Amino acid sequence: MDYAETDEQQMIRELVRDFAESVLAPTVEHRDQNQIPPSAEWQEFLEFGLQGVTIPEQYGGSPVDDISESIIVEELARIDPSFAVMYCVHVGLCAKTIALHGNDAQKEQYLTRLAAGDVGAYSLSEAGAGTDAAAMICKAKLSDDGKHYLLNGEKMWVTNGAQAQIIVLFAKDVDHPDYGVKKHGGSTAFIVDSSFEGFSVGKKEDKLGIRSSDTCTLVLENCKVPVENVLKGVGKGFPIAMNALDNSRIGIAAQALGIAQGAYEAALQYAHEREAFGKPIAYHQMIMAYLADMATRIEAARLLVYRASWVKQQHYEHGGPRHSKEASMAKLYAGDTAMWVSERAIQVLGGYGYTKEFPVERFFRDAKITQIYEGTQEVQRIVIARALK
Ligand code: COS
Repeated sequence: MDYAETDEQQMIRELVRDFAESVLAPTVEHRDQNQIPPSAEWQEFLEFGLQGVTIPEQYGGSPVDDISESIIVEELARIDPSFAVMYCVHVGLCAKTIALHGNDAQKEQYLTRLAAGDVGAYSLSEAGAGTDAAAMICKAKLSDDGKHYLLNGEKMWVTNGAQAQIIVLFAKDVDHPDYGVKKHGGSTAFIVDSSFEGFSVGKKEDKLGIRSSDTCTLVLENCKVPVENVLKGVGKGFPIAMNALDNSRIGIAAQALGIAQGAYEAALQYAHEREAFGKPIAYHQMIMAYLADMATRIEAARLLVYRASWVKQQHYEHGGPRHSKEASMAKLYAGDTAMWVSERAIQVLGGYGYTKEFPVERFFRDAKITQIYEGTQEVQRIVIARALK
């Protein structure tokens, strides 16, 4: 067992850290306060080609190993968790899902665009179908000429919803034999281009955290999706959706890890600079205990995230079983760590931590979503418990 990072992983970490500190850090507070998506920053990021890490080279991608993918998300989130989730959804939920389940024509048409910088999204949730994803009611019906599916309904909580040009979106084919028979019967994955007729962006959410990441409702009114844009086959969508979440939960775990790391570093620095009772507070026993516990939990989260990434890669390469349990364990632990560490970080900074002068209040607000999206912590426990033998 080798815990050392490879030369390539170290290089990627340094590259992304440098980008995050020099490009994201100067604008992160302003974007957070004003809910401005990081579109300009995304354009600068494209020069590194890291938007294509889950896309094969033949479609313009630049693949890296799965631990490197997590390192990228972690380093982005250490400075800007909103940018990290934008990235995570683009490479994980959107590009990776098309790379895994798309046919050659779909990959040629859409992966090349995603590799070139078009933004990707993934749309499963609805007002009445969040945790209970199979309860979705968005409908798809084949047009009379058999050339298109007409999609109707509203999807919710879509990260990159307003920015994305390409969306992997789920709806139920009402004419599928399993529709109304099985709970997820008829569920189908479609590749939707935001320029398609009948597609529009609805309400933008005003959120507690990750405020620079856009989260929208998508409105489908007879949205015309060519039949060629069905991923894998009609009625085959639910396992695709679940598999995509197994992948992206590791990404969110990496985001949570980066949030915890960012909050911890701010607390550590402050504890060494701030003096009380004649010495830096970092040398007061109670603060020492907080810092030690923060550092320990972060390391434990890191091990779970990297291990889940490694298991994911082994399984894909060797056709092995699902990595659902490892992904959910990483997300569960890292999400709780982000929440706990960012709350303790505020405590270390005291009154200053409660203000916008320091980043810890933002990390605290950003951390909360990692216990909710990509499956709540309760869902992670369901997935883990079901996998126990
Ligand atoms: N990979 C591939 N296939 C999977 C899978 C996975 N990880 N998990 C389940 N499936 C398949 C099952 O094998 C089953 O297929 P068959 O009907 O062919 O047997 C089907 O999917 C239904 O599985 P299951 O019965 O387990 O589904 P449930 O309705 O019980 O759902 C949970 C289980 C709660 C785990 C699921 O709904 C879930 O993950 N919910 C959270 C969704 C979420 O994370 N949303 C967040 C944001 S996305 S915008």
